[in-house]
Amino acid sequence: MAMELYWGSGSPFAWRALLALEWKKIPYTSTLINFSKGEHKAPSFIAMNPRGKVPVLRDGDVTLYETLAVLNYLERKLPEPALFGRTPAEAAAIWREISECIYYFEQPAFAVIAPLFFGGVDEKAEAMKAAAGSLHGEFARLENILTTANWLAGDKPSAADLWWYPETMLVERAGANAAAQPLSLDLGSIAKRYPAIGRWQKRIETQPGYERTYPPHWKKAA
Ligand SMILES: N[C@@H](CCC(=O)N[C@@H](CS)C(=O)NCC(=O)O)C(=O)O
Repeated sequence: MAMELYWGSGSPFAWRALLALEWKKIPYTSTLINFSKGEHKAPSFIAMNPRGKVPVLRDGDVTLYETLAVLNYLERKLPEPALFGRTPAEAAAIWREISECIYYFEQPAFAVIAPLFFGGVDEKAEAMKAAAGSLHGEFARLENILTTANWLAGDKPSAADLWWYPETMLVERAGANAAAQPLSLDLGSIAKRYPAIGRWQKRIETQPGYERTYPPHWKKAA
């Protein structure tokens, strides 16, 4: 029986799970959860993930949530291609990049994105500008890596790339929002300011199966 992924359009967490399934060429079916209808809070969904969040992965009797748990399950289940490295040094480099994203990027990213998508830009403008400064520091670090390397950790696509990629896309989408323009956050075109990151985004976008992971509501809005 194929694995089943419950996901949400535009969720960076769910996007990572989709990319892992595609990169590992794992057959799966997918159920798109409609947040605006509250499907992630329905009793049937809460029974799978009591936190009511996507992604959720089902594989036979196994039901899993929390993206890192899902990625590690997929890696153990189908080890090739390896997304978490083969040697101790490779594994450490990949985990370090994931940690860098979680501990240094996600919080300022949320501080910029949330007011742009959910409201409150006027009251939070100063905090957003400060958070954008932190994000530029992190983008500059990525740009530095990707100026001499195709991938963030090692010479192949890894969990480091699929962890970072959706977050960069989300920040860029928020940065291009009309409400962001008066703040001059300069986050709306990553490739323009950070060409090596732009080339890396394109590299990810040409991996097989990428189009199946792209948030459907972003396509509609384009
Ligand atoms: N720590 C969780 C985070 C998942 C998460 O925050 N998912 C969001 C979408 S990006 C969600 O489902 N939010 C719905 C809600 O919290 O009501 C993971 O790693 O999977």
